[in-house]
This record gives sequence, C-alpha cells and structure tokens, in this order.
Amino acid sequence: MRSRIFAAAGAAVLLACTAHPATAAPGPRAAAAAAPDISLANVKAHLAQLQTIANNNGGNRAHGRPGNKASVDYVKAKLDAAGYVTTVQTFTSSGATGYNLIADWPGGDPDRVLMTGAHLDSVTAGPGINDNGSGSAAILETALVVAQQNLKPDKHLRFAWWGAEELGLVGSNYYTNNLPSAERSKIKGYLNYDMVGSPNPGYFAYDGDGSSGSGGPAGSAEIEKVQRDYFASINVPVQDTAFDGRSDYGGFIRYGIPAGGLFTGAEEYKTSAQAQLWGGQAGTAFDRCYHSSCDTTANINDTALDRNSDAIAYSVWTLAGTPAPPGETVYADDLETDKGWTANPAGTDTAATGKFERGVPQATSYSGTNLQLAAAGGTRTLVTGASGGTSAGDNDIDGGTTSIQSAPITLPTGTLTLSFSWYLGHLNNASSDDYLRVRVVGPNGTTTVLNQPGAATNRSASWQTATANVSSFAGQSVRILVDAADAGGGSLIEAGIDNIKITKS
Ligand code: DTR
Ligand code: ZN
Ligand code: ZN
Ligand code: CA
Repeated sequence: MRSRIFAAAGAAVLLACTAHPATAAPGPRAAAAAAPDISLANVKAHLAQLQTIANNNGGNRAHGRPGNKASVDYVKAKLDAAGYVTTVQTFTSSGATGYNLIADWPGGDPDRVLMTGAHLDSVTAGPGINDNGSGSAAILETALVVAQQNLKPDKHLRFAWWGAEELGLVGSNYYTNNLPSAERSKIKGYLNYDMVGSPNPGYFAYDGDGSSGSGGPAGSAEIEKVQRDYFASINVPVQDTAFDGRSDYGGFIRYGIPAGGLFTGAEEYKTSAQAQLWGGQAGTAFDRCYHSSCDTTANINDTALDRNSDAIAYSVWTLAGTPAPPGETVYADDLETDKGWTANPAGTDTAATGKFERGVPQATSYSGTNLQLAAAGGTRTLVTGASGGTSAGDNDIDGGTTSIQSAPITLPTGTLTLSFSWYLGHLNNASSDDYLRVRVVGPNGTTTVLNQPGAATNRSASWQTATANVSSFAGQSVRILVDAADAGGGSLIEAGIDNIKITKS
C-alpha cells in the first residue's frame, strides 16, 4: 500500500486562501480527487490474459498475427463493459492490418483532452508481457477505475492501445497523422507507458523539462513534474530518460503536443550507481528478456509494476483536473466577451510591462518552463500582457504590481462556490515577493480566495482550478479583484485567469 501525498483540491486552495502562505512554496499539485491505489493483482490478471492469448496464438501478440487482434478484443471488451466509447482504427503495415484501440471516457471538456497510451503489440519472438503488456495492462486498469469511480474530471479522458509500435511507432503515427489538426490541438497532453514492469527495474521519467538534454514541447515539463511528484511521495528516486523517439510519444511531440511518461528499462545494463539507488543487479540488463521469448508473466517485477501503475493513476487524476463545482451557475465569465473588467482600478499599479488585460494570450516558455499559456477555454483570458513578444522576457510583469477588477456582480442568497482556472509561471529568479492573488471585494470587506506566491525555482505554468466558498457574500454586490506582482528583484513572471464561475448549491 502506498502513502498518500495530496488533499482534495478544495482543501488545498482554502488552505492557501486562509493561511496566506507568504513563504509556502507550492507543494505537489493536489489531484482532482485522491487518486486510487491501483490493484497489482488486477493488473497482473490482465497480464495473465495476455499471456494466455499469446499461448493460444503462436506464442506472440505481434502485428499481423492473430494474437494481436485477440489482445485488442480482450481490452475492448473490458472497456465496452465499463461504459467507454471505443473505436478500433485500422491501418495497413507490412501487408497486414494493424489496430489502434481508442477509448473515450464520456464527459469532461471536449476542447481539452488528456490522452494516455501504450502499445499493445509484441514482437514476433515472444508474448511481450513486459514490452508492452505491462503498460497496456496498467493503463487498462487505470481506465477501469476511472469508470468504477465514475470520475468527472475537468478534461476529457482518452486512452489508446497502439498497434505496430514494434515496426516503428506505426499505429500511433497513423493516429496523429490522420487526426484533423483541429482535433489534434485539443489534446493538451499525452502520457506514454511502454515497459513499466522490468524484472531488474530502473525508474525513469521522460525528460520533459530537458534538464538532461532536449526536452519535450512546452507543457512537457509539467507532465514530468507530475510523474516525479508521485515517486517523490514514495521516496523512490527517478532518473531522466530522453525523448529519443523510441516509443509512441513520437507522433505527439512532433505536433508539439506536450508529452511524458515512465519507463523501467529495456536492453541497457543497470550501472552499479543505479543498483545503489534502486537495488537489483548491476552489470545486467534492466530487462534481459527484452524482445525475447522469455518476456512472459515471469518477466515482471511486481514492485515496479505496482509503483508505476499507481504513478499512472496519480498522473491521470492530477492532469485531468478538478471538475467544475455542482449547482446552478449564477455567474460565469469565460472572458470571451467583455463583461466590464477594469485594469488598474485603484490607479495604484506600478508594473511597467505585463499589465493585466483581457486578451488572446500567446504561449511563451523558456527552456521547457511554461510561462504564458493559451486560454483554458475558448481563446481569451485575463493575462499579464497577452502578446508573447519576441522572447519569453517580453511582456512579462516587470517593475511592480498589476491588477484588474470585474464589474459589480449581484449574488443571490444560498451556498455559493467560486471557481476559476489560474496559473502562475516563473523562472528561478522569482521569489515569494512575487505573487498572483484573487480576492472577492464586498461592501463589508474583502476575502482572499487565492494567494499563490512565487519561489526561487522554475515554476512551469499549468492551468489549475481553484474553488472557494463565498457564501459570506450571499445577497451582496461584489467585484472580483485579480492582481499580480513582480516585486523584490526583477523576475520573469506571468499569470492568467480564465473560466470564472459562481455556482449556487
Ligand atoms: N522502443 C520500446 C522500448 C524502449 C526502448 N527505450 C525506450 C525509452 C522509452 C520507452 C520505451 C523504450 C519498445 O521496444 O517497445
Ligand atoms: Zn519493444
Ligand atoms: Zn515497447
Ligand atoms: Ca505576458
């Protein structure tokens, strides 16, 4: 059983609001709700099924062989029974039909999709239980738990089991190449899991932020951080593995889609330093049965498979985002039209650049750290200088404070919940003097509902959802006041707000 590392998002935000953690550095992101502990037994039961399929079909599950289609049929049946909308995309490679199994979990924002994938094909030499039954089974069990919990995340969840990866990422490339660009642009992240149960395991995360070389597209750093956050919570060290194009993320990063994932090692040998870190045998391969007939259910390290299955669930739950609060919407502003926001309402702002405005933001990043993001919904947000300029340092907040305030909002009586999407992005030249803050200003006082300080670390911007109980303003006329600052020493800092909503439950 593993330790828990996060509270429900609401509690984390309220803590931030009431405790005003002026010096608190942001901890691991709160998941949409507590991510589940994936049952190792269930994952291994899927592997046993895949082993049986290989045994009954010539000893493998390779592209173009009967074991591959039988594997697709097994996974599809589980997903159909769980309520997924499944699609089998066929393609031809090396004269044989290949299959991509795509499964959509109904709900979530159709314009913001989180995809999770694993290749289901093996090589012809063997059953491919670690490569890549392990990834296929782990994401299958994760998808089944999404259904069991009837998860209602912010983003739309899509899972994929790819065909013909062993022939050169054929299935996943076919998918991304044939997806209309409008649909591709809706995919906000791709998580790839290929070999996550190696018998002599290492613990690797794809190098999204490029700290060991070339990183992934903007947004990949955030995905790497989420992968690492999980392992940090169980005190397991993680090393980078390069985006070297050796698995199905290739077709996604080529189109600039943020990607990430985990890996426990293939044919390379574990070093003695790595054996010190993780145990196991130095001087032998992470998986001595890689692409061999001995890649059977006996070729799995249970601890590695369990840890990675839980990390996959944590990543999906966390990156899927918090659902909008239930109840009747009494106020909503997606910033797509002007509902009367006033910049510098008190006339006291001091920022020289990066002033808050409602606009269409241009995404910016600096060596893998996201700073400014495109809108969380639609095209417009409140943003600190929408233009991206010619470099990441253009149009960020410089020289002090910037603020923007809504028009008056008349609130009904009842239990009222304010929710909004937000991000703060900065480099390690920031400090706790910098901040993003959201307050509700009423006739009898002001309440801070978000107070996110900067810190002297790179903070990659990613849209998060804040919620706060604002029932104390029921029946009153209020304004929402957003402000941010590049205070203390100069730093590269950006912020954004979107999808503001007040619901009555
Ligand atoms: N290409 C994968 C195995 C593999 C080798 N290096 C990596 C790095 C990251 C993920 C997977 C791999 C295969 O043989 O299926
Ligand atoms: Zn392989
Ligand atoms: Zn593989
Ligand atoms: Ca800016």
